[in-house]
Amino acid sequence: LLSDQHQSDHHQMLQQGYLLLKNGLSSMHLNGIEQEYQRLCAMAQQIITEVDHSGQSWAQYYLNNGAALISVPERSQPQTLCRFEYVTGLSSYFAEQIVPILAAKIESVIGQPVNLFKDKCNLKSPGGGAFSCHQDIPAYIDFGPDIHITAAVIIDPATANNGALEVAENYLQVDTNHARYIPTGLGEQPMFDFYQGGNDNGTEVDEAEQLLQYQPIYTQPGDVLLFNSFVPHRSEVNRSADGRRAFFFTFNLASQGDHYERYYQSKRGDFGNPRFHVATPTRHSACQESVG
Ligand SMILES: O=C(O)CCC(=O)C(=O)O
Repeated sequence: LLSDQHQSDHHQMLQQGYLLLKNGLSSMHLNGIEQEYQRLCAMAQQIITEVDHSGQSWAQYYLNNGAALISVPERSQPQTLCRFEYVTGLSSYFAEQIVPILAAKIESVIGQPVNLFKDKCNLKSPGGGAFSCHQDIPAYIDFGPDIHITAAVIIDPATANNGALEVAENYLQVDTNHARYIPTGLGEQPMFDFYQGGNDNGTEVDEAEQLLQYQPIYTQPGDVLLFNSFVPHRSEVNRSADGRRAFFFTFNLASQGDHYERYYQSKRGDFGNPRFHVATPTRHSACQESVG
């Protein structure tokens, strides 16, 4: 029999698409994550320097160089790291200690096993990192699985001042003809209309965004926020003096396959493709200020 807490977690995840697990990870794990962050972040900064010196575009760099880590600069500040990806592929600590814990938490909430699909760390440096309102699903749907669950692992407190994530908690209730409804492994889900190409690539059309009610999620280090890939979300620019880091581990239902390595192979081979830059403050080849 499921406990009351367990049932209410399950219910919230299905009705609102997200669930905050306060203190989901221990301080021991946070210390381990901080060490891995320092190591991977130094690698990511090194890639920025190499691309800068090589005179290649980012897309050419990933195609030619074979770097495993994906380092993505901010659109407005090309020397500032926006995020880095392929975290678990390069860290036995994440692979052996953290990802299994997160997978087990998700499995216990949704009642199905999951596989890691992709992962990243968003740095959200002062003055940067605003994400316009988007769903993640358009960026992932072509890879096979029809729904994903992301575990956001909070490293720095997220506040009203530093651009805490905001989730649209009524997205399953809105009545709009600016969405199409898709059957998924976790029930039918709305995919809202979004802009394609340019700096607004992936951003939901205004008519959809206006119907959604956004709930800011203020969090502390060690909190874990689960949300599925249909939950519209956004975040403001970081107006504080410090970074606001969070890791995002995205899983798919294990019944829908294992795609992690293939996802990153395509990303390295096609980095300028707008689908890898959905509603992000990063640059892609369909932006007017084209890559390289
Ligand atoms: O880190 C944030 O503030 C937003 C992250 C996000 O929406 C994304 O990476 O898709």
